[in-house]
Amino acid sequence: RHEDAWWKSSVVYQVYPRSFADSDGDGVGDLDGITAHLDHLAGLGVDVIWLSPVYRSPQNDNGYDISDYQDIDPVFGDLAAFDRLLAAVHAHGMRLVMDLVVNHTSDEHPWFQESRDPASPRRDWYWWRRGRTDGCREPTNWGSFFSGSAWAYDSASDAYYLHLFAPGQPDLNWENPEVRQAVYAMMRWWLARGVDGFRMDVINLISKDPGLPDGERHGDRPYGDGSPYYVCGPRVHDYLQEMHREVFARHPGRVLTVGEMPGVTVEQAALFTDPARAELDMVFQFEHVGLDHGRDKFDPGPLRLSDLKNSLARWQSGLAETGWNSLYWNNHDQPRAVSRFGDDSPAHRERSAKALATVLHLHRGTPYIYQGEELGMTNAPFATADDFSDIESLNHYAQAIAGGAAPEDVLPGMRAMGRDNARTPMQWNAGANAGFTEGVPWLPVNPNHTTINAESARARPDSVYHHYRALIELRHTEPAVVHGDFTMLLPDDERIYAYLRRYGTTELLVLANLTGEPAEAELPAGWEGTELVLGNMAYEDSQREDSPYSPSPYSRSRYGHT
Ligand code: ISL
Repeated sequence: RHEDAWWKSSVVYQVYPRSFADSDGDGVGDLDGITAHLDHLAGLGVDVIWLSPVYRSPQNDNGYDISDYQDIDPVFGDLAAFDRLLAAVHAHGMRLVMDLVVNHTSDEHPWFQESRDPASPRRDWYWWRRGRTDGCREPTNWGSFFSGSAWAYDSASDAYYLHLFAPGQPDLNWENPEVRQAVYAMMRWWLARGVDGFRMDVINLISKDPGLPDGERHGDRPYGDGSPYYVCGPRVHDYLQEMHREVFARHPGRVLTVGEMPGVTVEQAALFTDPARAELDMVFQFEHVGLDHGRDKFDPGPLRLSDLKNSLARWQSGLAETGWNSLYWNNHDQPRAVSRFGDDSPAHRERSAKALATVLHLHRGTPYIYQGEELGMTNAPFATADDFSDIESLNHYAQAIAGGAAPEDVLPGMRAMGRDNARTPMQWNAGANAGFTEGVPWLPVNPNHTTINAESARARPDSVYHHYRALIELRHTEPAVVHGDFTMLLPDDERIYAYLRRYGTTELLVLANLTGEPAEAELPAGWEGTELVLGNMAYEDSQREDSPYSPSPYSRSRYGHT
């Protein structure tokens, strides 16, 4: 029975292996490092671990460029280390979900290397096109997600290949049934090895309009917008239904599938996650993490709380009858949640992180925690362009500087939005390199690890860590958190995030002041005197305000119970 799907009452924790824990002193996190730290995750109570890519890879995009889908990159360990990790995860009663990156491979993958020869039977496994002669030489005017054209020239055959991401990430041609069967076989191989599901990288980009039309040009932008021809393209539902038949139908009820989908609408998400259509369990949508984008992600503006509530409420209602939401504030591609949506100043950081956690976890859907979020880890202090490592940020910087911009105008956007913020090493303790490595970390640890770290958080009952633990426990014990319906309250209030969940005779009120000032709000009658199930400050402190509906700054993620 689908109502009982195990992943509805689960909480998923994302591990970014490169930055989690280094067991061998080379400065890069690895599989044995994760295995050695499973107590931290079991103690938190999470049900599932999602592992960002650990496959063999030249690491141009930190593993999202795979050169062998059925081997482990030596920087992370080997297949034996993987099997040890998987066994240990299962022994702790948790499950392990792999990252599946099949919109593209690395240009070092043997499939692509063979495909470079026009006579090869693999030529058609990628998108090869001749250059144009009418001015623009690239086959289409599409830009890549990582700056520059989406086409790279290969002199070996005087032709271009499509790469929606970096040139080292050529797009697979899913129109070719052999490509699809090769992917499904690889997925079956991992499931046979014992993994419990897949997080599918940009899976809504796998179907391209084979006509490859030029995109519309907006303003003075250098490239056309090709997204109408590859975001949720013409055959994406066919492909996912085929994948389900070929892979997941063999393991009924066992596997979790979540599709990462930039640009997906709630209407499309309802189709992707409708159990009757047998495609995916849930998707990662991007609407709420795009609300503060300006001209692009590196041009951030202020976020209005009413816009955030409006967006998330639409996703709650849009997937209420069919489908299921995934819930996240951040991941390895996004800035740290407390720095972006909250207040990471010493005065408010912990309360703010707890308030955000409460608001997210008590929505209807499956919550995802990104490593370090449970400690309230913050964005990092990047001074110059040299401090950044990520290909997206570095390409953006190079392009902006080449276009005549001054570094001081480009750097603020990178500091606020750059993906490296999420990728500084996990902060285990206050010691050297935060206990992440005995060597030199591949990306410097955040200096605030002396106060923000797992060891101190686990020792303090009122820490962000223990608040996450309590939220997870609540999900496991209170069915209303999993199954209750959702009603947004105070949609226009710019300070308070409030909603109701109802399930049978249980009613839950979630109330959070998301500002640094006291705030008052009118709420439905009948909530005074109800049980405070979980708050983010001591109960006595929460009573100091005049009214129960006047929560202190970042305070009362009040949560009542009738
Ligand atoms: O990071 C982003 C936010 O600006 C996106 O452009 C991001 O690249 C997009 O969400 C897709 O992300 C996924 O695929 C990329 C990889 O770099 C990301 O780490 C991955 O999560 C290409 O594989």
